[in-house]
Amino acid sequence: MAHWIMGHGVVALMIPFIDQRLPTLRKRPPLRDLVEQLDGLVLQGGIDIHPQAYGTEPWQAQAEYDPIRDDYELELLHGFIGADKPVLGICRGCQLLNVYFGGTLVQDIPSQWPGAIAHVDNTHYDRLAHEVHFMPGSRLAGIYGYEPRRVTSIHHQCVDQLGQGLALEARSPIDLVPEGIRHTAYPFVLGVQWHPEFHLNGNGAAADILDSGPLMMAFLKAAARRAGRVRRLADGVARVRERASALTR
Ligand SMILES: [Mn+2]
Repeated sequence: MAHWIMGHGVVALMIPFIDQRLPTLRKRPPLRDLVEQLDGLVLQGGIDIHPQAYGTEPWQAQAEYDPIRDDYELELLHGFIGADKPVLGICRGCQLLNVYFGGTLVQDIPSQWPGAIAHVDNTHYDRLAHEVHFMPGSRLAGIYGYEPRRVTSIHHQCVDQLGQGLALEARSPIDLVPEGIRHTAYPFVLGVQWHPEFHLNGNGAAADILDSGPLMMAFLKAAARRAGRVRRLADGVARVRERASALTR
């Protein structure tokens, strides 16, 4: 993931996990400082989100979760979204975006989505791919057009009911499994169910796989725009202060 991001001329800083419930935590780490220092947030894939985060019970007793990671990432999301900074959610990150805005998840596609194609294959892992369609008027269609494309698929969960303010961006054409979402009220809050970081040339993925460069560039442009706006604002404030102090002198 870091190589994919840094391959576009920027530095990716990896944010350490902080367990807010640690008994040795005498003061809460200042997450606000992190949000202030960083231009955007990429949420990567990983373990299933605990269903208590969207108000339901685990689909099976032996399912594994990491509620500490859930809490921390939700708090990070809160910070970046509150600061109007761009967020790109990958796989679990896409699902977390939906949960953050009050949506729900399908906990296990193979057992809960009749007629679903294979969205995960432990043997093929990052070489499993399927077709994806971008929705009319979607951000992804703006980036990639409306031709059906192929994307990697390494997930057994997906978005179910959309959260508040979210729109469907992409779906798998045969079973209509959601493959992308975005928030309609923020400049760039977007999630994709596939793994663009695996869409690299010579990675074993088929040659017809979706080029993930334009998606990263769209995210980085949004980050630069947000950062630039702040810088211009700061310059403006400095100029006003200069003028004010010149007048009082
Ligand atoms: Mn899929």
